This record gives sequence, C-alpha cells and structure tokens, in this order.
Amino acid sequence: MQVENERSLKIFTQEIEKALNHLIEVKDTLQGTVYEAARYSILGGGKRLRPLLALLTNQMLGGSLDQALIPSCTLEMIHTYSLIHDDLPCMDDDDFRRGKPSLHKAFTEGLAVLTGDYLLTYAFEVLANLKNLSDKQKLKLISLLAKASGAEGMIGGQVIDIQSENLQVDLETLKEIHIKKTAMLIQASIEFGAIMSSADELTHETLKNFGLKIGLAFQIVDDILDITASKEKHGRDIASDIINKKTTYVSLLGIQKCQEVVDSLTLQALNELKTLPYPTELLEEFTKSLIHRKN
Ligand code: GRG
Repeated sequence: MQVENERSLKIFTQEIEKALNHLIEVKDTLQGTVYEAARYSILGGGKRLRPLLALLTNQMLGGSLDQALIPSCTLEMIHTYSLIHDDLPCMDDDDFRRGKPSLHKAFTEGLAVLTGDYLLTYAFEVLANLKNLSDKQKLKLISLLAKASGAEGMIGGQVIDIQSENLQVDLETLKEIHIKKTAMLIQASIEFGAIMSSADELTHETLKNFGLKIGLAFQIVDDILDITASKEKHGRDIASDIINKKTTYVSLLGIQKCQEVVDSLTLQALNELKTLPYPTELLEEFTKSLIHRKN
C-alpha cells in the first residue's frame, strides 16, 4: 500500500480508537461492570474494518470525518456484540478472542450476554442522538443497521448457521448464511459512507453491490484462514469450524476453488467500484488488503 494511503488509514484507525474510548467510559455506578466489560471487548484490538470501510467510503465521496466518525463507530459496537455472543458456550464456545480470553471467560457468561445486549442497544442510542446529521440521514442509518444486524441479516444468518451444525449444507444455503451473517454488515458499512456523504442513488446502488461482493469474499477468506491460520486466529492447531462440525466454503470446494471464488468476487467488486466518478484508489487498496489479510 502506498505510504500516503497507509497514513490516512492510520489516522482513521487512531480516530476510531479515540472515539470508542470516549463513547464507552467507565462509570462509578452499581452497574459500572457493564462499561468495564464493554471496554474490555471493544478496546481490546480488532482491525476496525467496518468503521474504516464507512470512513473510507465517506471520504471518497467528499464527506467530512467530523460527521462520519461517531456513526461509523456504531458498526464496531454491533460487530463486537456479535463476537461476544458468538463466543459463548451456547454458540461457538470460543475461549479466546482478539488475542485474549473471551469476555465470558474474563468476566461471567451472564455479563457477556448483557454486555453484548448493551453494545447492541447503545449503537442505536448513539445514532438516534447524533447532532450533525439530518433526521433523514439518521433514520436511514438506523433502519439500515437494524436490517443488516436483524433477523433478515446477521441474526438470521446465525440462526441458519446453528440450525445447520452437524448437517451437510449445500453451497446455496452456505452462501445465504455467509451473506446474512457477515456480508450484510460489511455492505451496510459501505452504505453508511454513502448515506453520511449524501451520495446520489446510482452511486449508493453501485456501492451496495460492491459491498455485498466484498462482504462475501471476506467471509470465504475467513473460512480459508480458519484452516490455514488456526493457530494465529484461535490459539490452537485445529480449526474452529472443524471442531464445531460446520460446513464451510473450504469443506465444500477445497482451498484452491475457494481462492478462485474469492478472486472472482473481488474482481467483480473492484470493477463495480471503478465505474464511479470518484477517487476510488484508497478504497480499492483497502479492499485488496482485506482479501489478502493473514488473520
Ligand atoms: C451472535 C447475533 C450473533 C451473531 C454472530 C458475526 C457472527 C454472527 C459471529 C462472529 C463470528 C464469525 C466467524 C463471524 C464471521 C465474520 C467474521 C469473519 C468476523 C471476524 O471479523 P474481523 O476479522 O474481526 O473483522 P476483528 O476482531 O478484526 O474485528
């Protein structure tokens, strides 16, 4: 990645860290543990891909960082909530997340459920209370985020996923799980950028298509990394998807064919992006770095 682009990404990442730190403060109240637990999870690493995608898209379309920073952080709140709940014994039962004990291991299961619930509800509170976007923009963001993370999006994907454990799932169903569970929040992140910068309908639609494709490619790469980088991701040699007896793109297609699907989706997405009359280079480079990530 070019030096200039790397610097922009570093600045955005630092701004996201600062904003999250400020949005979720420790409070000396009887329920203060929930803020402590939320900070443990949300400030504990993570690549910040979703807020970065929102900010990069917003910047590409000429939007201001001031307006976009806080709304973009709500994507990280939803994402962190999903990771906390996904790690629980009743779901994927993962003891480690982002290089340290999962929240239910560091605190308790009950508190992990409630901290996830808090981050989910707080994201919408933050959006509803934004000062520097119009009511119309706020409503669009709230409605989009609810859809992407609700029963037709992430929660729906997770429901189909847990119902499919120990079953042989076909490629079409697996694609639906991946789109709902992962791709729709990534797509929403890109759309956040379009809404915050008041993009026209055609631009928004093009970015929506771009977002879904990179979201699906991102999840297929995750399936590949679960096998090839299990030690780095989960701190153990055996892949999480194998332990949980999950069908993945890799178990259905093998690594090489998966890589071809990823390459094809990425190419289609980048071709879509190139049709836009905006400086797309940074978003393009960032997309490539997502697809070629090692964790
Ligand atoms: C519990 C409602 C609910 C949903 C859970 C999103 C999800 C559904 C579970 C998370 C586990 C998982 C494997 C999700 C797939 C998406 C994915 C690859 C998440 C990891 O995202 P990264 O790589 O993680 O952006 P960091 O830690 O960098 O933020």
